[in-house]
Amino acid sequence: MTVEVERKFVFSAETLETLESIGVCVDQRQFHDQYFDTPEFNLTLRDMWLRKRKGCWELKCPMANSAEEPSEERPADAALCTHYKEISSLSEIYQRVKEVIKVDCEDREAETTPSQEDCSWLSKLNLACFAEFTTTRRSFTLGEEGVKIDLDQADFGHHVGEIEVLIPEGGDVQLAQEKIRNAAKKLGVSGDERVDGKMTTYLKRYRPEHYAALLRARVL
Ligand code: V4E
Repeated sequence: MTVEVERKFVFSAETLETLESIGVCVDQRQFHDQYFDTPEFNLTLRDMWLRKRKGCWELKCPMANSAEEPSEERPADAALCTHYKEISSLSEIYQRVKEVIKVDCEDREAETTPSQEDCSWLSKLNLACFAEFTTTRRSFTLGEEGVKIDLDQADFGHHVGEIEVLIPEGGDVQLAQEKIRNAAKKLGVSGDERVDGKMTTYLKRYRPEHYAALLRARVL
């Protein structure tokens, strides 16, 4: 299991110019994401994000009881970084989602073995797609080990940059944040406001009730 430490940023033509001059473009691709939840938002109200991307299932979960330093000892911009566990094993995803949703599906449990092809587990857990969009992503490196910069353009008109470091579970989150801070400096990324990601913008525009529920629960 990996942990993704990430800071989003607003990018401009200038950021792109800087990236193209000091970084290396390592990838350009397109992918379609579908996000799933129950009608009561059981997953996202717990900040859990279930999605299908390029035929593979992924679940992003917040770190349980992450031992953060008291806020006055943390660099101010650490608050701009998020860190989530990324689970990509379908059987583990199914177990976790089932625990959260607590659907009474005991009768059917024995016969439910989720597979990439058979999506009947979704309806058994009352899960439906609430958001889908296609992203065009350009990825860059800056020479700093393990740091990737993604420039995302979503098909509904939102663009956002992300500085990302992947670490193993139990790895050094603060070191990852330090690397992100250095990369942000090199790129001239400043500002102390959280930047809306693709999903936040999507929910605001197309799922206002869902968005309001997540705001009330302080998930977003
Ligand atoms: C974790 C999360 C969501 C799921 C989508 O995650 P995100 O990293 O924004 O998407 P993407 O396409 O860049 O995934 P990647 O390719 O990097 O795996 S939607 C909302 N969240 C929580 C969240 C938050 N509360 N605040 C911020 C700034 N970002 C994400």
